[in-house]
Amino acid sequence: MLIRVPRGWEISDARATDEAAYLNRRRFVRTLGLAGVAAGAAGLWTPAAEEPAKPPAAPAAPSPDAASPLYPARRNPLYTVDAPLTDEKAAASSNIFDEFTSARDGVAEAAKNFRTSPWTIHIGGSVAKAITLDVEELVRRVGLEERVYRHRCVEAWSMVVPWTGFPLKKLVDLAEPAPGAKYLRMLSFQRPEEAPGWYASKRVFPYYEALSLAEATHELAFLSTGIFGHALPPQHGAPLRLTVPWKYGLKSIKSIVAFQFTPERPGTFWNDLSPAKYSFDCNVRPDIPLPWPQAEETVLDTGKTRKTEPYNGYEKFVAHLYA
Ligand SMILES: Nc1nc2c(c(=O)[nH]1)N[C@H]1C(S)=C(S)[C@@H](COP(=O)(O)O)O[C@H]1N2
Ligand SMILES: [Mo]
Repeated sequence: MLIRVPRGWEISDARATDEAAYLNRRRFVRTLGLAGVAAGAAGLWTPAAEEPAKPPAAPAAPSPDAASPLYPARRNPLYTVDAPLTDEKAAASSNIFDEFTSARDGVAEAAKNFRTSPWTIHIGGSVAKAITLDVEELVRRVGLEERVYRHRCVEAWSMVVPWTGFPLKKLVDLAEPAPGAKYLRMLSFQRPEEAPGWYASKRVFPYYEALSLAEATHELAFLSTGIFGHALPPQHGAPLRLTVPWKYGLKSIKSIVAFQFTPERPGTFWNDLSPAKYSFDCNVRPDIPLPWPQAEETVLDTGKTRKTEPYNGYEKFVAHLYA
């Protein structure tokens, strides 16, 4: 079901009154068959700026040439960003995935033969019953939707992209964590023979990350299987990567193989390497240099600079987690 109560991230600024945006919104809503929702939310949300060029997809329909009937998944109109989408090629050709190479423009090539199917995932630790399943089975169980999120890297670049995936909370619910579970630890793949940067790096892989359970069950915390209406290419973290838009990109661990619930706070890759720079939280904080400035960011494709927003623009929805 679609949500009736408009969330803040689709409540737009002054642009909401713009006539073009209004007409555009109506077309968008009609496409989705959401006239009733439109009546309730009229004037409250603005579609992402790219809507005229790319109307959101209808519920996934099998297409003869599509590699998978899962894509494109229906866009959830509640999760949008009042900024243009980043060019897909730009997003797919400047990546951070140090297991493959530390060259930002070399990841796509270095990772192109990475085997991402079949892909087994383990869910365990403090849970009623540990589960081992293939990512395809997981997707069948939870379903897919599309959301447009901001992404902000600590290296001060940013992008706005449509991810396909599902709320991380669905995985947590599937796992039935024990009452004592307070954190969720995530582990990246461990196949050095397929990752040319593995031993070239001064870091010790595999990459690992963690969230508090309160963060992991927040509605914005997302697991992505796709981007721009198709399955993730390897450089973006296929077949399953975390997407937590209010945190620096380094929290969004790629190519996850294991989820482990723990009572104690686990270590995280960058916090363990350099605790003075990278906190466990790593929330986007323009006021705190790391030690280089974080007040501004460069948009990946246009090269334009914009001010970085607290919690990457999601402050109203997540700040209470850190009160
Ligand atoms: N396993 C793994 N996950 C990772 C990284 C990495 O090097 N290894 N880099 C992180 C960083 S710093 C960022 S900004 C994002 C980049 O995601 P993108 O290449 O899809 O834009 O992935 C994050 N996830
Ligand atoms: Mo990053």
